[in-house]
Amino acid sequence: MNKADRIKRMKVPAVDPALAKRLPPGQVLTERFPILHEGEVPVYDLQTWTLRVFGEVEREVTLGYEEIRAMPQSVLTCDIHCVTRWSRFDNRFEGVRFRDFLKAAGIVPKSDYVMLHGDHGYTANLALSDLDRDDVLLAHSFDGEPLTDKHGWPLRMIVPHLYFWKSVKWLRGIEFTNENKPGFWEQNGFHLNGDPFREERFSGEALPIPEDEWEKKEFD
Ligand SMILES: Nc1nc2c(c(=O)[nH]1)N[C@H]1C(S)=C(S)[C@@H](COP(=O)(O)O)O[C@H]1N2
Ligand SMILES: [Mo]
Repeated sequence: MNKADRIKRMKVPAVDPALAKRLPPGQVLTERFPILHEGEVPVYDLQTWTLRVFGEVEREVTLGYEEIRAMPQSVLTCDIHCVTRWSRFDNRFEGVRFRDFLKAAGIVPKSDYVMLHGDHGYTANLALSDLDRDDVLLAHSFDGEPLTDKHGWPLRMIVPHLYFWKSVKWLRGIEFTNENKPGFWEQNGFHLNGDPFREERFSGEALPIPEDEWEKKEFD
């Protein structure tokens, strides 16, 4: 049986019918908050931390942490869906909406695609239209507290309508590109777009990641 067939055959526990519409196909609801990433958790000095906006923009900018905290802030509640099959409802993040960020930083995009860069070389590609929405946030806080180191402090992207691998933790760069080049997981067999309601999980066959991978991870 190939990977896709195995996933289709897995039993998914029943959910409250009132909430079922919010749970994408093949997902399991959890109330815990799993921690998933490749590599080490970066250590920062906020005095030297920067976020760089570059590539196909009218003018590149590099921002300090305080400049981002001084931008208009929003609190958003969203559902998150990880491709390893866990979903978590009603997550309250605080930060700067991507739209407000572009405006406040004076960024004028000249291309339709974006590569997000996290520390230690993690990347995720997105269409600009997937970021230019009211529910996309550059988040610094979760549930009224600063993000924990492992959940991406001091700044992570939150793109709730796509699988959570697109929500880059330890965000350091926003690169505007003419082509939709694949990011880290997209180069490793995951879908270029990643809509959970369409089950856009994989771009091909056999992946080395079991579907219950997240059960073995750390939580907080
Ligand atoms: N920089 C970075 N961001 C990342 C990852 C990563 O490995 N590095 N993993 C992604 C994946 S696959 C998921 S599911 C979410 C997990 O976020 P969490 O640990 O806060 O649950 O972060 C995403 N962002
Ligand atoms: Mo993930």
